Amino acid sequence: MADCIFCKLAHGEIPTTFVYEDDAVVAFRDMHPKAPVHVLIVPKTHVETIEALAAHENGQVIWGALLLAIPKVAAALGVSASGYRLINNFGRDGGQSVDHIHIHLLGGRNLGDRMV
Ligand code: DGP
Repeated sequence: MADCIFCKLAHGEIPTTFVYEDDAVVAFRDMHPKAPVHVLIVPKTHVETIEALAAHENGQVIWGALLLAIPKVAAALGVSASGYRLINNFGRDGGQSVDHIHIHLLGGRNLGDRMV
């Protein structure tokens, strides 16, 4: 999508370093990291919301590709053994600020047990 920042990053229109890439997914470091490791796992396909994903003809494939990328991203970042947290922000109250679905992966320190 023309003015989507994550589309531009995922498709190389804005240079960034991918910590992981496959046919369907990229991962890059969050510009406002909340932990020593904080990356965004992003589908190359533009899908704005989880509702749009559920209605998308390839929604299962897109979501599956995101989920299956998680252990590969964790391994690339060296946090498979130490552990990590995944966060999804959906919609206004969920804190979604970029309308292109993504998964946050955070680690590199003990993140404690607070959910919010
Ligand atoms: P969310 O609130 O779940 O929509 O998170 C969006 C995240 O994306 C937020 O933590 C900041 C990050 N972000 C926004 N724009 C850019 C960018 O241009 N580059 C990078 N690396 N991260 C970005």
